[in-house]
Amino acid sequence: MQRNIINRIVELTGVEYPIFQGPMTWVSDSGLTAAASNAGCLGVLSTGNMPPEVFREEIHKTRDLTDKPFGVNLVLLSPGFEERLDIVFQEKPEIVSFGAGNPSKYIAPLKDMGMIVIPVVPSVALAVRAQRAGADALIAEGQEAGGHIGSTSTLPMIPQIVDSIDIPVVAAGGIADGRGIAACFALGAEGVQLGTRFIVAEECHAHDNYKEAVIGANDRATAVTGTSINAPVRALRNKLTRRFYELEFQGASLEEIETLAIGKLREAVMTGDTDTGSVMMGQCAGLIKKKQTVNEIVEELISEADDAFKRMGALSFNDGLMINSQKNLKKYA
Ligand code: TUI
Repeated sequence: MQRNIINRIVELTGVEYPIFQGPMTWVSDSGLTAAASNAGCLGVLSTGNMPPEVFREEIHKTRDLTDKPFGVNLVLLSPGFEERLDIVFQEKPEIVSFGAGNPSKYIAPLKDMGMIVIPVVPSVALAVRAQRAGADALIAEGQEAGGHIGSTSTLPMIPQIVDSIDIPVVAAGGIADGRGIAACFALGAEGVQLGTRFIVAEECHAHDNYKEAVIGANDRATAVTGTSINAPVRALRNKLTRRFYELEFQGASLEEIETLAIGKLREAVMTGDTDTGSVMMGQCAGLIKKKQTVNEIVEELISEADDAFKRMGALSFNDGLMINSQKNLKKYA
């Protein structure tokens, strides 16, 4: 297909579509990452709490499963981060993203070895700092996302970050369909990252209960815990989040709250305990209705986004603002 508009995320990463599969601890392994990359997106391998040698193997497996570009994500807050960073220096994946902390001091050394570095930022201040440290692009993640989050929402944050820096921005948090993708491009993003939508992919090894929890979720299904210890996490509202609230309301210590969290994400993803496990998902889960292959998800995203771009192209304040949806067309026919 002839492309006449240059998209800097496509140019930088070599992907067909500027859509990143969001890295999710325990969820996005080599299988999901390679499937996303093979579908034309950027698959991103989560390293979460992986032992370093398992992480190395997962990089090798991903390379065996795809010859397309993929990324790896490092969680700065997670124990064993330094050992996983060593593996990155040894294995030199093409693209490295960071989450849950400020990666500034690692950016130059990684770039010196030829890697592309794309940190996740939750605010303008961190975006400016990451650009100054040499980041190639940023993933700006709003608090609608699942897992560890910041406090600003995607809609106001993306344009503020876009206005504050020159490098390209990938929007994340709250996106599950093509309409969300189109909206983020309208805000100035040049790419999008979706996590929750890929949990229900056939190629995702997460327990079926986890997938059904995403499919069963509505717009108010998630809760944010950990705010009192400055470590907010969004997950399905369940027995575990209620216990977190009780502890936080009682003014429990950091240690008590952290102890409750240990192993809970793994429990949800691997054993399917959606009552007492940490079933991390974004607020957009309410938009996700069925399991699909990664290819089906990506095809649907592209087609919905193109429909939304066309509808937006037909809108104008001067010509009246009737959205060209099927419902409105029938109403005004
Ligand atoms: O990283 C995420 N989401 C995650 S990671 C995760 S698993 C985990 N394991 C161990 C410890 C903690 C979590 C579950 N969900 N998203 C990217 C993200 N990064 N969202 C927000 C941020 C962020 C927050 C603060 C990035 C930078 C930051 O900087 C603070 C500072 O140090 O200045």
